[in-house]
Amino acid sequence: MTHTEPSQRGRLITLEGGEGAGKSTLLAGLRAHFEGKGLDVLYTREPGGTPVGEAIRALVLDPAHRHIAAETELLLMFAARAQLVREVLRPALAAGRWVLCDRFTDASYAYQGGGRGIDAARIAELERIATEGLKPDLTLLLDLPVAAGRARASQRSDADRIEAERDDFFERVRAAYRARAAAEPQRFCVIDASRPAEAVLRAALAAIEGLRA
Ligand code: Z5A
Repeated sequence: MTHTEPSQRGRLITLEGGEGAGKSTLLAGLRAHFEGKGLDVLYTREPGGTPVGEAIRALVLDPAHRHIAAETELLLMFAARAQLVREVLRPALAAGRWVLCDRFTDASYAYQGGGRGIDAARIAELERIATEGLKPDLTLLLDLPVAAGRARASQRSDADRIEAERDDFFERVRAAYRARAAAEPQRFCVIDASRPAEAVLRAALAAIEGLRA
């Protein structure tokens, strides 16, 4: 992973999972590991990762906006994504860098598709516009029963607007993620997130190692 040579293609690795699955914990572990090895990796997140994207994040997750329509929510997620792809992801990958992104397009299929019930074909139309075909090289899906994730998340501060949804919403999100992983097993690595954080980190590192081969 000496990705400073521009001749080398960068890699896009995304982290996905339901509420409280442990993405932030895993990201911190991966970051410590890569920094310890002196590896140059770009860390970013969705929605967010650019000034425009972070402004959209604040808007779309604000619990004060209780009545955002599902389609509005979807468009905001893709607006932030379009900006991230052009301002951050494409330039970094073109420069041969590896990028670790906390959520990406799969989250829209899981939350707005599975959770809100928006048709996958409509989401695919927006994906074409926003990403222009950019797909992750590897997606680490942290899979955890909804009740366990919610119990973990409840130890934190106040819920954002989407976290305030009911259990059945998160069951649909989980099912949609698992269906996407089953449909693209070569891209997804599904990690049992009920295991201790160190075991989750080891599984993620093994999958990332496979990308270098
Ligand atoms: N969203 C969307 O709807 N559509 C989209 O297209 C996109 C996003 C891109 C913000 O995402 C929201 O945006 C999200 C989906 C929506 N809404 N929801 N729900 P986010 O990624 O920023 O927020 P999040 O999903 O709520 O993730 P999080 O809050 O950062 O949780 P996490 O990263 O998965 O968990 P954590 O903070 O690492 O861990 C939670 C607790 O569990 C904490 O106390 C840890 O110490 C503990 N933990 C972590 N791992 C373990 C293990 N392995 N064992 C035991 N305990 C653990």
